[in-house]
Amino acid sequence: MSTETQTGAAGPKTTDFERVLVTSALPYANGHIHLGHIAGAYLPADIYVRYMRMRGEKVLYIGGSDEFGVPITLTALKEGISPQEVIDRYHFANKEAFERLGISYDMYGRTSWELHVDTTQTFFKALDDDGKIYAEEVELWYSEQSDRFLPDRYVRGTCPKCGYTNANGDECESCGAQYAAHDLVEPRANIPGDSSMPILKKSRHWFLDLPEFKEPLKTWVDEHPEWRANVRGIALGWINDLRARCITRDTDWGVPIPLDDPDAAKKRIYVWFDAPIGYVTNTRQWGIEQENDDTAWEQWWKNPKTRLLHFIGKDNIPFHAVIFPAMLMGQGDYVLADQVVGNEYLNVYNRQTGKSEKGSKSRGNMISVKWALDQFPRDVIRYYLCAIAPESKDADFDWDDFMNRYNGELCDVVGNFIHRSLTMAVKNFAQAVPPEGTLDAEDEALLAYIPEQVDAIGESLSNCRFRQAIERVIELGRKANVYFDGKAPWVTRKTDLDRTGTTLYVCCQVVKALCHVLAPFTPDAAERLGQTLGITLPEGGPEGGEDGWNLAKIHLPAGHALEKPQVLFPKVDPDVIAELAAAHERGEAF
Ligand code: B3M
Ligand code: ZN
Repeated sequence: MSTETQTGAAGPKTTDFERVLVTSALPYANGHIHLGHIAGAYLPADIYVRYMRMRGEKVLYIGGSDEFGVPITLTALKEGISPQEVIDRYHFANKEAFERLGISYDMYGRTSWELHVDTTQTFFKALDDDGKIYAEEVELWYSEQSDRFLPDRYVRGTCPKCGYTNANGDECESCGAQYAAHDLVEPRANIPGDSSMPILKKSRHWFLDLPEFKEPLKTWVDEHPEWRANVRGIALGWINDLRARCITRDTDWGVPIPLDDPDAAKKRIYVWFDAPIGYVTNTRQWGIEQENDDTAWEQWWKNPKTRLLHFIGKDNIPFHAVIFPAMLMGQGDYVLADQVVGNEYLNVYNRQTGKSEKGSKSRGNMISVKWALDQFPRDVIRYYLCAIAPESKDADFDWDDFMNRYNGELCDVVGNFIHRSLTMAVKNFAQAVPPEGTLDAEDEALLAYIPEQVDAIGESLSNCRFRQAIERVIELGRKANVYFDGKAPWVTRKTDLDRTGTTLYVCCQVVKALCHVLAPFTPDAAERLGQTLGITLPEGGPEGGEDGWNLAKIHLPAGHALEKPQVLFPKVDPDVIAELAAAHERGEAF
């Protein structure tokens, strides 16, 4: 992986885990992914896995499409096509959008795979055999006009708690309340061609006995005081008030219930039961494809030395911090998450009203990943979304801020420093790193700061503080610019070439460090810069390797050949931004 100058830096691993398994929420294959999704569950995970790969850890990054559930069958009904056509359309579109953005999954799978039926049914049966699943008759809304039960969004009504008039059968999307079907006020069917008043009818369903897991769940959450406050808060709130959850639905679009029971034949497993199991299925599929081995996945899911992290948006927290862990506990031998990284929302700043608003289809204010990538290189999008990542509170996507942050930070600070340093070195020192010469106190201070800051950035990344990490990258560039300005090599060049050489020698070391630390955030720029510097950045993967992060601290020797620098971060033009902002306001960005 490395050039001569890159070897020999691997320090001891600072961690006690052997493998890092990272998942990002499986988006429904029912719509195009947008920048809000990216800022929450996908970019932070990708930055994390790229960092861990550089560290030489054995890393596996799993994602995929969530392809069951009522939203998909409703779309199919509305468009007069089959659910399969719906999921094919969005699965492939989203997979491509992720690839273009550089979200570097090891496997992007599908819950409609046959393999997933097997994994899901195995989970179900283990829980059932252990007495953690029971059947019960419940009263549910039923449309006589359509002669069918109305699960989830097939019925709408008024929330008994907050009065929201578009609440669904058992849950209010506005206030989050959960209730029994008969508590829904003024119910109406929500099927194309049928908005009749439903009746309550008995139906037998299966329940996951969550209260049985209360103590182990509590113990597990208590073991993780380091989790973000939002995740701990929501998890503990649920754990203190655990109720059994219905895990089947009256639908034919889902995983069949593996029970020999006439009632089971007409129903399917609930999408939120099978979806997180998709992480396991997709790991299995990875093992089958990559290693030709349908037991390879067990090393990732059943080895206690795995560090498991889930990256999700905040609405998915209960499923990843309570329900799925309970399901895993019920299997006996699975690892549980070490980190549940629950992110807040990315909202949209409205320039007309001066207010922040939620991204929504009906408002037409969302920005699709595809559209964004048609306008900008992916590094630009990745930089801004990381810089404003909604980690502890909601954040706003704002066009002026977008331009100012990217132009003012990445271009003016980091890009500019790299460019002027390399240009001068190439011009004045025969396209090579100049001799070190005699270091003064300022040179030594900056050289000493490099490894400190590389460690600080690494620490932020290890702790999933991505905003802090990218701020620290910029800070490295800022300090280097102050040094460059103070040393004024463009002046000393005429009087003292030795002094100029030393200055640029020091600058080259900062540039090299920047090349490494930029890699998780802006991989394309890092790769191009690597070419200019004649170094290969470690890629890492499921097999692990040498610790390449610490290579950032190894100096490029005097005489090491350099190429002419290219512009790494071209500035975005204010006129272009104004046009795009206007197009966005017209609802054309999706
Ligand atoms: N599909 C909800 C969502 O896309 C759901 C996540 C599943 S993660 C296993 O936000
Ligand atoms: Zn409500």
